[in-house]
Formats: sequence, C-alpha cells, structure tokens
Amino acid sequence: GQVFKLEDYRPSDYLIPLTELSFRLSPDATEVKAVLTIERRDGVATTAPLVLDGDGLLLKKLEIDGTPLAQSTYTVTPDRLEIAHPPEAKRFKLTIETEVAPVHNEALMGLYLSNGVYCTQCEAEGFRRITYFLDRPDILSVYTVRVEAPKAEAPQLLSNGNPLERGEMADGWHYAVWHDPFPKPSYLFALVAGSLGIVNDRFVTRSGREVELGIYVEHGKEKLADYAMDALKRSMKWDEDVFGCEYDLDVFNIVAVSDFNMGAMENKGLNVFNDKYVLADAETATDADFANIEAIIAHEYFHNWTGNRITCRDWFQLCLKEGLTVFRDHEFSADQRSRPVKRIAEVRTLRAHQFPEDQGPLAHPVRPRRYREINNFYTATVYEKGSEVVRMIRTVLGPEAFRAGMDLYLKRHDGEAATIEDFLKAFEDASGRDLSQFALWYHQAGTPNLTVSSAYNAAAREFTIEIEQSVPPTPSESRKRLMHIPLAFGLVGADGRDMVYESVEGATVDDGVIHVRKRRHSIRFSGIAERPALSLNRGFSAPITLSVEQKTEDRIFLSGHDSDPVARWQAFNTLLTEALIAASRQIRGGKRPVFSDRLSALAGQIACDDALEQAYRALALALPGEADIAREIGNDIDPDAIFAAREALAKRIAEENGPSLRDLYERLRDNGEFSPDAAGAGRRALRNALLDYLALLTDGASLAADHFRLAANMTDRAAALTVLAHRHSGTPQATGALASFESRYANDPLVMDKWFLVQASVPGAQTVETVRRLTSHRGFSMSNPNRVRALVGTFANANQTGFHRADGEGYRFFGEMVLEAERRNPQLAARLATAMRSWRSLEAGRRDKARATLLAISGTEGLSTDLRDIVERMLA
Ligand code: HT7
Ligand code: ZN
Repeated sequence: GQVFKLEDYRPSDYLIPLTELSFRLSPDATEVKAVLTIERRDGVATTAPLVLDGDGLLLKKLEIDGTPLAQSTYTVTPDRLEIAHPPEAKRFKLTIETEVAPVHNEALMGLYLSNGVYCTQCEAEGFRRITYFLDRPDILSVYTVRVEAPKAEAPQLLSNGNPLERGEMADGWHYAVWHDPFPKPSYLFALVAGSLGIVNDRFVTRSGREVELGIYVEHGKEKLADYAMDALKRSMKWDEDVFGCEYDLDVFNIVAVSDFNMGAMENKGLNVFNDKYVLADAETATDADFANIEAIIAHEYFHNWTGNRITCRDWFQLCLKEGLTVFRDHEFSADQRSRPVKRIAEVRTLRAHQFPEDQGPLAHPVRPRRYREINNFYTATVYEKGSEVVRMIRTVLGPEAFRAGMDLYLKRHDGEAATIEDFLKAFEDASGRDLSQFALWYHQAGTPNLTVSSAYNAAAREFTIEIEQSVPPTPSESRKRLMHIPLAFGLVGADGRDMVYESVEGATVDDGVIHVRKRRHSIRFSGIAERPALSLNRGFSAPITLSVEQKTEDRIFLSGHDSDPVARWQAFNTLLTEALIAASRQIRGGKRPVFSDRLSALAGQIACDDALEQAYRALALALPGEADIAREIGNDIDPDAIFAAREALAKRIAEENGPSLRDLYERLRDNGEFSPDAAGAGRRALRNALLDYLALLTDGASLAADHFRLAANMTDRAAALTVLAHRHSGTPQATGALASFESRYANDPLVMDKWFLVQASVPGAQTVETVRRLTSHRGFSMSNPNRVRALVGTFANANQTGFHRADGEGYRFFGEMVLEAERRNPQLAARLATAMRSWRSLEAGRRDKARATLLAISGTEGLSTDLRDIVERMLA
C-alpha cells in the first residue's frame, strides 16, 4: 500500500471556496449533487490538472459552468476524478452528481443508516465516499446544504451551521437548507435525517448571543439526554471562563446514533455521538458512564475552537486538535470534579493504553511522519500523550504565559489550517522562551525513563539527586535525542511538609520543577537539616517511567504523608506493584507468595482514613491491573502467575482488615437520592471497592448477592454483578444475578453491553467458550461496533488469563472475530487487532501461538489497508 509522508506535503493547486450540496435521500440510491466553486491558487499554471478524491463512488453527471463535460476530457474511477484541462479562468463552477447507497454502508464512513437514521461520518477521509472532492483538511470551504427526504420517514433534516429555509415538496417530501458561514474542511461536514426525539434548551454567550441547543435521540429516550444537556451548558460556560472561547453559531445540535465507529464527532454545529456517550440515568448508567458523557460532550464542544475554527493542515498534525482538546477536556473535568482524583485516573489510563503502545511495535511520535492508513493513527499516543505534552508546555511556561500563548495561537490562526510548528511558535512568541528541545516530545516516539538515586550528607547538610535520562529505541528510530523533561518534585520532611532548601546547583530548578535536559544531572540542594523522602514526578508532570532507588520506608512514609496526592497514590501503588511482581515470581517458581504485614495494614489504613477523599481511597485500593503488572515485568510474561499473585494479595488484604473494611462498607450504605456528582460517585466507588475485597471472605457470595439485590442504581448493580461473575463464577448467586440482569435489560442494548462485558472479562480458561457462545446471543451483532467492543474487545483487552490461554485458543478465536469484523468494518477490525500489540513480551509458548494468529490474519487474501497496516506493523 501507499505510504504517506509528512515531507511530501504540498499545498493543493486548486481551492474550493464555496460548496453547495443537495441530497435527495433514499436508502439504496441517494442522489448527491455538488456544485463546487473551484479557484486556481495564485501562481499555479493554467495547465495544472484538477484531481479530486473519491472512494467507491458512482458518477452520474459532470458539468463545468453549466456545460456537460465530454467524456474524453476527464477520467473517472470510483476513487478518483481527474479533469486534465480545467478552464483557464481563475474561478469556475464544477457540478458533480453521484449516487450512494447508505443502507449498504457497513463501514460507517461517509453517508450511512443507523437504526433508520441517515447520518454521516467524514473524519478522516469519509467525505470522498459522498462526492468527489479535494478531501484534505487544508481545503476550507463555505457550505450550503439542501436535504430532501420523505417527511414521514425523516421529519428532522439537519446539517452544519444555521438553518436557512425549510418547506414542503410534492409526494410527501420536504426539504431543509442549512448554511455554515465558517469555512471548514470536508471532514467536518455532517448531515443527519430521520425521525428522532428532541430535547431543547438555550445558552446565552458572554457577549449576549442566544444559542438554541438541541439533542436528538431515539424516540422515548429524551429523559436520558438531560445529563448530556447539562454537561453541554457547563462546557460552553467553562470554555468562555477558562479559555475565552465563545460559541459562534445560532444553533448547536447533537445527535445520538447507535452505530458509530468511535466516541463522537465534532462536525461544525452538528456533533454526532455514539449514543453510549449521551444517554444516561441512574437505572442504566454507571458513574463512569456519567463521567465519560461529561468529558466527551465537553471534548467535542471544545473542538469548536481547537479543531474547527483552527484546523489541521494535514493529518500528520492530528495531535494539534486532538492532544490539545483532550488537555482541555481533562482540565474541564478536573474543575467539575476532584482534580487529584481526575489526575490519578488520567495517569492510570495513560499507563494502561499509551505506555504499551509506546513500548511496542505500534510506537509512533505524537506527530507521526508516516502513515499507510490515517484511521490507524487515532491513537492513545496522539490523544493522551498529545494532551500530556500540552500540559508540560503549561508546566514549563507557567499558567500565565501558557494562557498568553493559547490566546495568541487562537487569534493568529483563526480560520486557518495550522501545524504543530505554528502552535509551538505561538507559545515561544508569547513567552520569549525557546521550545526547540521541548519540541522533541512531538517528534520522538518512546517513553523516556529517568533513573534516579539520592544521597544525604548530614555533615554538609546537603541532599544530592543523581538523574540519568534514556529513551528506549522504537520502530525506525534507534537513536534518540535528549529530551527536556519537567520533573516536579518535593523533599518531604519528617513532619510531612516540603523542606525549604537554601540553594541548588546542577540543573534549572524552578517552582518545584527540575528541568532535566541533559543525559545526566547531579543536583545538589544545600541547607537541608535532615534526610528527606524524595517525592518525584508530582502531579505526573511528565509522561515517563522512573527507576528510583528508594527505601521501602520512604515509600511507606510517602504513601501516608506526601502533600501531592498523585505522588502519594503513586508511592502506595509502587509498593503494591513491587509486591505483586515478587509474588508472581515466587508463584512461577512453585512457591507460595509472601507479602509483608505492613502492606496489608497500610491498605487498611488508607481505606479507613476519613481525612482522605472517598474516591481517592477507592483508587488507592484498586490493585494494579494484571496488564499493568505485566508491563512493569516487561518480558517473559506468564499471565496465570500474575493473576494468582494478584488474587493472593487481595485475599491477604481482605483477611487482615476484614472487620474494619466491613464496618466501613456498612457505614457507606446509600440512603438518599441518587446524584451522579463527584461526592456520590466517590462514596459508591469506595463501597464497591470494599465489596470486591469482602467478597473474598466467607459468605462473600451472599454479601455480593445482597448488594446486587438491593442496588438502587446501575453503578452498584454492575459492581455487584462483576464481583459475583468474577469471584464466584458458577455459583447460584452468580448465575442468578446474570439471569436477572439479562431479563431486566434485554431490550436495552447499551445496558446489555455491560452484561456482555462482565462475562467476557471473567478470568480463566473457560471464558473463550462463553464468549464464543455469546456471539450467538440475540442481543449481539457483529455489525454494531459497541456490541463487538463490549464482547470481543473486552475479552482481548481486559481478560489476561482468558485471552492468553496457554493453548492459544483465545488468540485463535480472536483472530476469527477480527476477520469477521473486517468483512463489514475494516476500521473496527484494525482497532480490535491492536489488542495483540504486546505479544512479544509473552513467555515463549504463548508468544509462538500469538504470532501464528497474526500470521494467519496477515496471510488472508484481500485484507483491508486498515487491518493489513496494523498486523504488518505488529509483526515487523
Ligand atoms: N475527531 C473525532 C475522530 C473520529 C473519527 C475518526 C475516524 C473514524 C471515525 C471517527 N469518528 C470520530 C472524534 C474526536 O476525537 O473528537
Ligand atoms: Zn477529538
């Protein structure tokens, strides 16, 4: 396949300042008429051919300035339209008529039908499945869109921008015309038509502009959109207050659809959402669902400025909009909820998704230089690490200079398609600082590591920190350059307070941050009266790994006293991880695992420390996941040994602290109205974390069954179901709960996804058979991405012992599922396949079996570019 390279970018010879589209909708023969005002760019020869992108299109008609084109003057295939000799005039009108079949579009890119609703997905290259176009993000055009459909089937006709006109037509048809005054790239085009329930509200912007808000959902689900509407209004206000960004159209619409490849899409004025990220109430959604809805509603809304008003010059710059917008949604959620808890959750997500990517065969820079299939670059690196890089810019420059840089960027590039260089230059110009070394965070793949040791000289009252940086090699980048790593730290004294030093030498140390720029730093702090405990990477100031020589005493002390909550959580988490790694080695060596009494006592103390936030305590009590432990071990992984170690530690903590955990569990009982706010969610999180431990003790199954029976909301019900299915699989309590859940929610596909998920993640060798059986369940469908992700995706990503079954059956089943998904939806299949990215770190037996599955997939004839790209990179 073709490889696209950043260095090959050149501006297009032609521009499309105006785009007029009209759609006559029908499931298998939608007529699309595009009238494009084409303009030759200044300085381009009149002989330059006009080449437009297509993808599977059927051309019906072609005219220039109202005159049909002779067939000899153009060449057309489903994927390309070339007009060899366009008119000499600088501007001309090109009319293109195509026909598309939304009902047959299972790839969910371009125009498709979801549950009878016409909708579009154009990012990244879906617009070319609708009409021939210069389908690249640096072609900004003003769109006017006319949509026609039978009124009974599609009473709502929506597109981008503001509504201009609507009216009746013959034979029960009607039409609507929309105009978007803001020039936009084709990937932000959207159309929705169907019969939907509507929730309306309004928002008055800070300059007094009235905006009509609409959320469109399946009929009967309107009440489930209340939380999303509230999150939208809070997002609009927050963006004004924190970034000075005001909404710019008269309407803002959101449509929830059930078939969607990703979370949501930020089309200008008409966001389209996976219904999973809109619909929620206490009966059907967990606290995690509410938090996701809040974050994704905000994320797509924030794109209005970071992505839409300023877009990307080319797809290599994807992080320009995505990394920045993730950073913005993280900050929003931190302000709406608990900042430390949110930050710890972000760290866990980054480690779980981005670190394995950065440390495996799919590693790529935040701004990649090459791709074969752009859909495969909507990754944790571009999104999550991209966000961490923006956060580090704020750490390096300070909040005021950061805001000045953002203001300058937004002002300077409004209405443009920009690059990462433009973004960095705005911060350099606003702050007067040089970010050239820092820019490596965008260009260099891999997770940097800092090796740290420290020593205290009581006689000299000096504390010295030795730091050495390294960046491991990644595919096609064997030699790495030295990075600028902002490392937040504290020297914690015996009273738990940060010690004040007299002077420091060996690195720039600024406002609690060591700026690591060289390979080695020896940093000496003077005026230190006693040996401090060293707290590092506070607030997770840099997305790095740390190898720190540190006494267990210090870690225990920091777990109880570090004033930085993230570092405090990290200290305890490191103690747990070290214990679990040691235990899994003991188990592999045929021994019984040994844990220190102090560790389980510490877990009990943290659980019962009412001075700490409840949500924080829940996070601290969650043992490092099996995949996290595997990543820390690095190679020769035996998932069964890791699982056994984790179970043994959980049991030990439960046994050592049984009465106090049970007492706390009783005290946290719910006796009020459900509220999805941070306080309520924190209490439920802690109580459910306790249940997970208590379920390991005598009568654990009946305790979990009571928890399930008495649950008054989905968070508690799903938590109890998980505990029963995972810890008491096969018992009457577990089978009873699964059956009762199934009958209660049989007609609610989004809730049934939770039922699939719980069963797909049951640890152990037998789950592959359960999952295979569930693919025939009446609620399951291979053509709905949410269903596939809930069952097959969960099995591969969240079931270490099941997926990595020693006989390779997990991989074989998964391989079949990937190929099955690929026949309909290559993008979904490629994303699913990335679950195998860490196959090389497995022990030899499993590694060979995983490789055999990957080879079987790559040997399949007629593989899509999407799946071939992923599988070949994993095998390389
Ligand atoms: N910008 C959006 C990305 C997206 C997407 C990409 C490829 C194929 C389908 C897609 N749906 C949405 C979502 C976002 O990050 O905001
Ligand atoms: Zn985004």
